[in-house]
Amino acid sequence: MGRTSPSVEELKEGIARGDRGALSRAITLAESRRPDDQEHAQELIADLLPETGEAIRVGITGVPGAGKSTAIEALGLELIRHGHKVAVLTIDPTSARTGGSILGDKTRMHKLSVEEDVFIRPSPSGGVLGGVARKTREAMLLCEAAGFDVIIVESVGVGQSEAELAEMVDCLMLLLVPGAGDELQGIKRGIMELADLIVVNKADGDRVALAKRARGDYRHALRMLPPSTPGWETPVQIASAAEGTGLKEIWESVEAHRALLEESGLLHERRRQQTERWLDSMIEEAVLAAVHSRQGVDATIKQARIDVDAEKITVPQATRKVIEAAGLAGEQK
Ligand SMILES: Nc1nc2c(ncn2[C@@H]2O[C@H](COP(=O)(O)OP(=O)(O)OP(=O)(O)O)[C@@H](O)[C@H]2O)c(=O)[nH]1
Ligand SMILES: [Mg+2]
Repeated sequence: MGRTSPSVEELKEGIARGDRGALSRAITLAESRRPDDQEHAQELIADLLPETGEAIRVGITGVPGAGKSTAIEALGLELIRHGHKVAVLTIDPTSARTGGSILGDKTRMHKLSVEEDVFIRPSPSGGVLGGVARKTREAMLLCEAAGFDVIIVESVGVGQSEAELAEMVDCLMLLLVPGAGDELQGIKRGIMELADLIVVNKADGDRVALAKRARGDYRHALRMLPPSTPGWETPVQIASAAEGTGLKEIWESVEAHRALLEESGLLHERRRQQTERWLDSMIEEAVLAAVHSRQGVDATIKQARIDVDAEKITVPQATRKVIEAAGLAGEQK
């Protein structure tokens, strides 16, 4: 890949102008694992931070094929018609397996992607299948600095990823399909608890009745769960992303949820907690990277695995060896 590297200052100016090329480059910089790129990305984000925080951050999760991309496209087109600028960050679950992105073909957001006020960015899921991309938070902030006031993050729901997604958005939407035969069994309680909005999609054709029944079932199930947000009753709605029905109501719910967060002060509190967890994960990532970068650590880990497998040493002993190899042993507070 040819590397033309604009300076942090150039990127900053480009983003302030709302230039999508600059935004795209900045996200690539944030996703890079090169230490110098990381340094520049962090500098850029620090400079741009005052320009962020005003957007509505919505996460959409659901099983593969639930219609997430179709719903985002339909919603997105509606939103830009009302003067919003919409950024869509899609997390590519295939990259961990294939090493490449095929999402470009799969997103099916062709109509949305040609729009002026839209930015669509697929991101690799950072090694975890279906997980949330490593740098989604940074990408989100960069989009906000570029003037996007609605940020939608699409992530395939496979257990753990919903919780990660919930930790970086204001509103988590769970998209379900009726008639999968496993109305409630397939959805873990924990995920329903996290959802601020539940949408039964594909309520069209002969599936309308099925969708309505599913809506009833989910409403009933929700009654036994604590609210995702204090004072909020998670709405369960039916929609057809393909036909464009129910979308207006979806967005009304997103806005009502946002209004509650703002009025109650919970928005600030939620984001403060998210920032704390972001800090924790950044520290963990940085410390791990620093440990691995020390001479001999990776070889010691490899040997430790062999020795533990052969039952020559115990796991705590092996850990001790790695800590020693990293030069971190005996450093007491
Ligand atoms: N009948 C009907 N089909 C839909 C609807 N929404 C999506 N589909 C179809 O369902 C299929 C999957 O839609 P996508 O939007 O790609 O689903 P997704 O959840 O983004 O899928 P992944 O990104 O692979 O997880 C496509 O063939 C869509 O045309 C809907 O409301 N009704
Ligand atoms: Mg999709």
